[in-house]
Amino acid sequence: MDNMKNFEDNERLNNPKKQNIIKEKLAERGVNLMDIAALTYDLQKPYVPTITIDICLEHVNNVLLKREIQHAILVGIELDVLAEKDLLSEPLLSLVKGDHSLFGVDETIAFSIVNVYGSIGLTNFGYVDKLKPGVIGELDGAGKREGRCNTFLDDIVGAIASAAASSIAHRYTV
Ligand SMILES: [Ca+2]
Repeated sequence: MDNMKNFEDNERLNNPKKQNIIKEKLAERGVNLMDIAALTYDLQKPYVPTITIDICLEHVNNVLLKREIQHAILVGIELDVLAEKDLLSEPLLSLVKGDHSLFGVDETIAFSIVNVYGSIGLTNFGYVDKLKPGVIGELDGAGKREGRCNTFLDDIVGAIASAAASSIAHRYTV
């Protein structure tokens, strides 16, 4: 009985089918899960010295199972793609294409991802958002090129890495 309830709870929160769609969408936008795992590794290495890149990748995959997170990723990526095709109306089109720091909704989407993992996620995200390490900086730079928009994607990637780091922190620290 308890097992059945756990299964139902799990099904409610996780969506394995949609996880593959999310992975494909990220790959289409040039994001490799290994690059996200590398960010997670750098975030957690000081606290969990035994951590490996494979463990980080496993937690990145777990993060992508969560329905709430999947929805946030879908919304963000879709807005970037629509902006690239000029398919948003003004003033939103210019706001998304301009990637202005005061736009703020890209970060709101990122918060909705890290919030699933509590306050550690938020701290991690603040750190990567400021320093833009690894693939985040690359995406940010690429998004400034003509015909390309990564306004939401860089924050999404930072949020996934931060959420995975928090997931590891919850698992390995007491
Ligand atoms: Ca952004």
